[in-house]
Amino acid sequence: MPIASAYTGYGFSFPRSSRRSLLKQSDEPIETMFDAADRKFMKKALSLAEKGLGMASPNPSVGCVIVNAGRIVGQGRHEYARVDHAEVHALRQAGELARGATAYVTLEPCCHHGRTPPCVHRVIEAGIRRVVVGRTDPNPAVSGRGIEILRSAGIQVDAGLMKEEAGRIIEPFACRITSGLPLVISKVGMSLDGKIGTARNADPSISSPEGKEFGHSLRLRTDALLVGVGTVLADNPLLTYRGKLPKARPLLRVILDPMLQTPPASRVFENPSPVLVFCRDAAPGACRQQLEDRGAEVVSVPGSEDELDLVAVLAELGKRDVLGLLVEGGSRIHWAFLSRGLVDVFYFIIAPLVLGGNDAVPSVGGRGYDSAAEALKFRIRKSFHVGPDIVLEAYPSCSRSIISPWLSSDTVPSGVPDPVTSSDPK
Ligand code: AOF
Ligand code: ZN
Repeated sequence: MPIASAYTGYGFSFPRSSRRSLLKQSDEPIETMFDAADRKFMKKALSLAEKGLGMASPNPSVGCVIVNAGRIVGQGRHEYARVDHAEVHALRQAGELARGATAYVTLEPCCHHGRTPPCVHRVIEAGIRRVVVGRTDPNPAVSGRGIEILRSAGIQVDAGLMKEEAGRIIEPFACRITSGLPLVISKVGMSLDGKIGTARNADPSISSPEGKEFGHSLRLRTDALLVGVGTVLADNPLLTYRGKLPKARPLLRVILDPMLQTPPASRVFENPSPVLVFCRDAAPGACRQQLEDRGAEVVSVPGSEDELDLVAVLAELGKRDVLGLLVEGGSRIHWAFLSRGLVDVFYFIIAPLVLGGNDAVPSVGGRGYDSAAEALKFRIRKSFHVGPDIVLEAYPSCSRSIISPWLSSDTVPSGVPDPVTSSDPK
């Protein structure tokens, strides 16, 4: 039986080909439409959105710049706590200078009533003449209609400028709003030979300080961080966000712990960020009580003594408005997510050292595949240095990301499970 069909209780799965056409956006850019000035101002709008990456969830981070006669007259970004959308902040700053100006927005202006009224009406009323959009809004309540409304009001709209960069900023939001499940970002800090621990030391501190800082930039982009109980027992980690940019929403620490072996004295309980422990129904009630007494929330899902139903876990996190989930391991957990086709992007942070050892801990454990032909295939979207380490940003063929390199491909390898998508987007 294909793995995906085992989970139909949580929604439905649909073939990869139809998923790809669903995710394809209608804002294919015509590059000649944009000049150097357009690129410069969209870059500015993108950097506003990037700096606010930790401030917008559960909404997308959006940046907006208003330009009149070649000069920036207003700029803004969306922060969830401040309610107003990016365009509203920028238009307020521009005042009368918005008349006849061009607005650069990383995301299509909204046309629906949510916590705020539609931005398109504000843009029209302000007298904006041209709107340059990075990416259409994947929210089904908007999804191209914002652009249509602006065009029918006589505004010139040019969409798709720096679409990749604009897509990366809203990658978790897009996944959650279209599927009900968070974007799953896996991360491993490993040696050149793919090890994360030695036979005698479970946490040999492999990544450089810059590699660790990059790890925190992933914690900034995500709402929850997940580890298996093995990692808690072996490393006793804090699992907090300690990066440079501000983060408004506290990182939800998620522990997969079928039999509730998490020690109540663990360091995860020593700080105010929330802890959510997933276990199976049959887990001992006394342990549950002890963890709840330490402030954890304990939720049971179907599963065995070794393994919990990961789709049930993702569905529960999606219900809690978790847009991005960072899976930090250990090796069994990485295999569990990968082998079920549930990883959307994998960051390998590779330190220039070799640990060796027959009994060293591999980055990905489990049963493994029997041949290269069967193995899960990846495309490397980017590779870059962070200090002495190298980061590979790798997208598996099962990725649901709106910027997955597989979306532009018609040849998806066979034998890889399709991820399951919830039928209820809220
Ligand atoms: C924009 N500009 O800056 C953002 C947008 O409940 P609300 O009113 O805050 O609406 C949230 C939705 O608006 C969100 O799901 C997404 O579709 C869009 N976000 N739109 O025009 C912005 N953050
Ligand atoms: Zn809006």
